Amino acid sequence: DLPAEPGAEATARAHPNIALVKYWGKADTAQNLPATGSLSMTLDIFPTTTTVRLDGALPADRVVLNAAERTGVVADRVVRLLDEVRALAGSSIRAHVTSINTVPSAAGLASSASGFAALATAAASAYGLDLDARALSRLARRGSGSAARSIVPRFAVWHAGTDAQSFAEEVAAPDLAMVVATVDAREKSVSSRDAMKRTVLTSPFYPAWVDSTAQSLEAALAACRDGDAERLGRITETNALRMHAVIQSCDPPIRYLSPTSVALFDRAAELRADGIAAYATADAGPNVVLLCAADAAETVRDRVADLAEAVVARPGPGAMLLPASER
Ligand code: 2P0
Repeated sequence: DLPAEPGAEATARAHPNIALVKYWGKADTAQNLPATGSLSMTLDIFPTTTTVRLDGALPADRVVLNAAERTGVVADRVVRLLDEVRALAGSSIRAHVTSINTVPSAAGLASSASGFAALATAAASAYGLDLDARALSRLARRGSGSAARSIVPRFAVWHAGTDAQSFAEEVAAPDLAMVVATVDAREKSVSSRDAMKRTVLTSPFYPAWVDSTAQSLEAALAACRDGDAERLGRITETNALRMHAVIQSCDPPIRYLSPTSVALFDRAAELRADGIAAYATADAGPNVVLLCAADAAETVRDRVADLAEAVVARPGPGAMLLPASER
């Protein structure tokens, strides 16, 4: 590794990912280790681009997201990740972090995955660390769990286990696409982080969620190996509904799905009845993502357009450093 030079700068880009088998619950909050592994597709739309510039004159890190200076919880999470990078680099130099997130606020997709994947990639480079993809994935994980998967192109499996074991890596999968259906772009009422904590502490079903998700991940990876898109789709939809079931079983309960979300799950079933293999999933909010064969994506988009604004996403690139000419 090179010594961190004051004035060093790097820019990285990363995309959001949508899990087919979900991460919901931590085994360790300090190291951000998941209770189970998960499987996702990195999207080719809505990138986050982040620049980290070292500045020996700065008394503290500065965080600017979408042109607004951030303090408080958001900045604290960024500073914590920079502290990890500085510890690895043996540096105490502070940094300017500038990030542009292109997820239209109307899409309502979480940006923490693309955000922390881009931040980890840019910060490691700016501080002169030469990390491989596994080490970058582990670093991104510490910022936000799902960010471990946005380091990886196309389809990613993120392993549970110890700090050393818990990184994401690419896995071969059938030729799939997703349709992102935006039901409601408003800020969610309970953050993923808080809702996960409440699930672990209060849901009587949490142990069953952990056991069944570990089994679903094994079954999903077997479906990937077999190239069986429909089996993978069934596992995806079942796992999503199980996650929402365990979330609804908290005390006090949390419900992320709205009536329109449920209508979109019903629409997926109608599409299947018409011979189009579409399967629905949803994260910690009312938006629904439909998984389908790559060549059915436009049809699926058009068949849900009366319920929600819908866009096609295809398997996208992993996190990347951008040369100065492309910033
Ligand atoms: C997932 N989600 O697998 C699941 C499904 C949301 C629903 O990962 O606390 O923002 O930062 O590690 O990664 C969202 O949780 O949580 C998430 P932290 P994160 O995509």
